[in-house]
Amino acid sequence: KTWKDAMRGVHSELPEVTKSIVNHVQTSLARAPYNLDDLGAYQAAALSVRDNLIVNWNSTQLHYTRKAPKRAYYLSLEFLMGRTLSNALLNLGLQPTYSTSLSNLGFALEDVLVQERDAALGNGGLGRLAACYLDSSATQELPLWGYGLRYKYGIFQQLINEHDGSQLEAPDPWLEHQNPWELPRLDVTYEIRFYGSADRWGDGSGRAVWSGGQEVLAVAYDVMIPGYGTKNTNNLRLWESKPKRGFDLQSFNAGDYERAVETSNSAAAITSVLYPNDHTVFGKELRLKQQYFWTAASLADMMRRFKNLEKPISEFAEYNAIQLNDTHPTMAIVELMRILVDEEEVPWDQAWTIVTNTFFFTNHTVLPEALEKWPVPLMTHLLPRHMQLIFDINMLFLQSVEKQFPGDRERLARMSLIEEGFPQSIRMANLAVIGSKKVNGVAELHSDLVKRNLFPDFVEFYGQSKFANVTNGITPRRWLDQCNPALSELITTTLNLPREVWLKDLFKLEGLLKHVDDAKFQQRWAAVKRQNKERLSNFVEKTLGITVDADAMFDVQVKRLHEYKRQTLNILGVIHRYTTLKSMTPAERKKVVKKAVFFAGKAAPGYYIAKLTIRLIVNVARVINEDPDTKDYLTLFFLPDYSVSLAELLIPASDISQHISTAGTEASGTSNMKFCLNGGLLVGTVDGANIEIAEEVGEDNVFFFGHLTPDVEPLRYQHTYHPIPVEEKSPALAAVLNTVSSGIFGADGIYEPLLNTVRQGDFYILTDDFDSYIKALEMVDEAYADRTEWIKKSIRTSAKMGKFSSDRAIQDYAQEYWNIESTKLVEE
Ligand code: 26W
Repeated sequence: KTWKDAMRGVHSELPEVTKSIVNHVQTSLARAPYNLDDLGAYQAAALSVRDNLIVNWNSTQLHYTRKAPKRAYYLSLEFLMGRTLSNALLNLGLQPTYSTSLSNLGFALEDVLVQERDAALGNGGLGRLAACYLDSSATQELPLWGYGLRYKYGIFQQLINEHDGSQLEAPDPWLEHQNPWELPRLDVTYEIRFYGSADRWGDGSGRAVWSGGQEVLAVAYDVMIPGYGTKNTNNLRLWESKPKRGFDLQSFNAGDYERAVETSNSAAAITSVLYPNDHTVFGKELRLKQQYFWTAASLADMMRRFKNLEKPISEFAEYNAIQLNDTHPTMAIVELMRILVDEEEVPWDQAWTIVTNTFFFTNHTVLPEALEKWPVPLMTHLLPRHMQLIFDINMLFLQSVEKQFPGDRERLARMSLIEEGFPQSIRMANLAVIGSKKVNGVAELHSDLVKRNLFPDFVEFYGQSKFANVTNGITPRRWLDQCNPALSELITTTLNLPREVWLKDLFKLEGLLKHVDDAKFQQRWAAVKRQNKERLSNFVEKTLGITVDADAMFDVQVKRLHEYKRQTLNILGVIHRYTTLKSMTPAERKKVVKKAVFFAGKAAPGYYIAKLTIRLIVNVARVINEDPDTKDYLTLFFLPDYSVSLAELLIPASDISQHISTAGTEASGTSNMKFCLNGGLLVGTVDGANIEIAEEVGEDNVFFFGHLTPDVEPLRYQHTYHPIPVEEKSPALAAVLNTVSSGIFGADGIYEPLLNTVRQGDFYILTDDFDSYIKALEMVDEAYADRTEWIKKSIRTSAKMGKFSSDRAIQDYAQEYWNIESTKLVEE
């Protein structure tokens, strides 16, 4: 068919959409429709869908302005959005129409969708959570905006060195082809100051004037966030940095051309790249610049919007709630104080009341190396006025602590915003706590640890009620309907409910329980899983050139590489399985459950041990997959460049997934919820949201192992003061470590530094957990052998995931924290 034939369609909507696509091909892309490739078709379809979004987006923003409800703002340095086209089509209800239109034009929707590059402006859990929350707040018609940075380069691309199997990093130029999902708002700009000097008025008001230094321009780019099954379309505003003037004319005229462009380069550098570390902070000046640039631009923007309401400034907190996604945006607390005190001339105490009624703070990790601390000299140099404000806030705060706990010098030292040392540093978490109305963790256990281990003094000072829990959630739109259309279809027919209903009320999945024993339904459920496993197998074959047996049990661990997440435990377990298979007779092997193990995940570029773990996995895979004795029973894959899109392919295909962090270290985890929602069973430790998942699905449907949180500290202490050799604690593990040392996965002792983390300090207690881990995997094998029972477990798991919808989580924030209400867009 030619595009001209397609234009003569009969369906009333179709010619419209087809026309719009063809129109974009001819005008926006300036291409001819008859020799278009998939990429061109994607671009034209995206532009056409975007036209729909813009209309809804505009109406929504106008509606919010007219209604002037209280608004919430989600400040996050990371938004891990993934692809947009398929999500926009789903949320607009236009999937069938575009699918038909594209096919009339000679394109298959699924080939077109994969042309889109992921928007990967995040590292992992924290950034993807922000993306799920945007989806849920738009879907629930809540007046919420996201604020972030428009990085020119997102998370780096991961390549695997063919030669030695190690991770290589390449830039992620995601904006190379223009991005149809953003609207540049070149008219929405703010001037952001750095450096300079701050002069106090000295009149006892606490006010000061900040001047001089460097000014950088913040330019807004708006990303449209459609809700599902509603016209409400929210906004994610991302800031780009730009020099205030093109270049420094004075230097230019003096003939110093290099100097002339220097300042303009330094301005553009601020939003050039996402920092690729999570869970480790480095205290780099550019990172603090990013944080201030973003929070200052966002607050200026909120302030402008608030001023348009013509309400007294004292009512700021009645119209604005600001959620701090970890401590990264904590400077917003200080910046709002600066605006109120220095610019709005609000008396100090009144300003502090406004601030502490506006902000809410979520902590996402208890690992000490992730807690942000900025050196006082750096802050003084870069943001002199803010340093003064922090000292003043601290003095007044410590006075109030002294009043409640007179003479407790050590308590004051612990609670101070300033940590003594050379140099002194600012404890951003303490600042976030005292500047916020409420503080929360992201799963029950984690929120307990936040109170007990991170902020016990603050709990004593403020009382329990300031500290609470909101268990994380995931959007069932992307993480079920979009990534697993076959399962979504089966659920819809089985529940006998429109998918619009259960996708907005995930507790409805419980209706599957009464079909658990229905053999037909079980068969269909199993067939969907099988189909998803084949889809993954095809992908692996295409990308790695290795065939995967879709009959094997698919065992998946995908997440950022980190010692606390214990990918090392998993790979050592795989080696154990391999050597066990090797020691068997061919007849014995035939009785073993076939297994395909998948890993994926990026390591921070400077994280040596994590990178070495990747190298070990890749090289173990090379040996195992070639071994004629075992390769029919065990295969191993490291899939490069883990991303949201790769997750969408992997998650629906898993039989089991591993969430095996040392107890007490993983705040929540969110992929655990995604796997279970898609009917994959969980192998995990008693940690984070695993605990609540088990509470929902029942302990007999998960495979728990390992020591509990209270055991971990004493074990570490024992490792330090009464080290017991690995051979004594776990002969099986000792044997595996020796196998690696023997050099069959690479000689010259390259893995010794990794093995030594286990043999020596063993901070993440692999030796203490190894045997029970292997036991758990044996239980998995046993359970998997009974196919019917396994399918029932899978159905029961999926059916009980209602709690983990991000719709539930966002409702909790809206009601218990922000006090905002749904504001539905009404047609005029
Ligand atoms: C470099 C500074 C830094 C430090 C911490 C960057 C990013 C972080 C994040 C807080 C790390 C993170 O992503 N934490 C994860 O947050 C998820 C969402 O709440 C949880 O599900 C994960 O358990 C937690 O590790």
